[in-house]
Amino acid sequence: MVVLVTAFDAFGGEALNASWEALKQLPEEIQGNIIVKRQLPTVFHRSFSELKAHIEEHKPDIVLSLGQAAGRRGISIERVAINVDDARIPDNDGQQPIDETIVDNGPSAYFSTLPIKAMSAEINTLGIEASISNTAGTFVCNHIMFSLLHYACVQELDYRGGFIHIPCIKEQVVDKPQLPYMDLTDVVKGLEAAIRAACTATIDIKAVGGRLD
Ligand code: PCA
Repeated sequence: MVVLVTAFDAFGGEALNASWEALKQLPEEIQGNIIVKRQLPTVFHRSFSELKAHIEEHKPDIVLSLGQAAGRRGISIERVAINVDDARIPDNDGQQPIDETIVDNGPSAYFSTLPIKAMSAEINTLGIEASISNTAGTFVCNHIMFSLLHYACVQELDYRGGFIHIPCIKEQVVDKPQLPYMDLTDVVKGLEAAIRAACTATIDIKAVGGRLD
């Protein structure tokens, strides 16, 4: 299989983005599946025009986008993306949409088409913290997840797709001790496990993963 994995560039005045640092360290191949790695700009709409070009070029079986969620603990496997851009800060092109639809007259939301529970469980077997998240936020990460799932749907492409948020890594929190962080090596091992599960399981497992938040 061909797995197209993307991560974002640094945004919000930060020097780096943990998702890109992790993606750079992923192997080129996982259990015989080819990993194509690409960076996307943290910019509404332009991020997806770039991703669309990568999809056209590589014709992936799986499209997995990664992003950083400062303040979260553990790896978050996203369940759902909603049809709204509502930015708390400007993106890297200075745009700050408020309550705008991503796709006019599009559906309200899309669910990940990856086996999210199997991915989370596979990460947990390594003793690495991961869980299901029921919101990818309303910034560029939600935008890319919604866009990649909508594109597969309207173009009738048969790739499966989803999104993973990762927390900050150690060097990002030296002057912000209140923020949780993970070791980059654990993030990379966790992502490898998630991709393994995504390539293996087409039907998700039934496992408890519900939460109040
Ligand atoms: N995180 C942001 C956008 C880019 C990134 O890595 C988000 O969660 O929307």
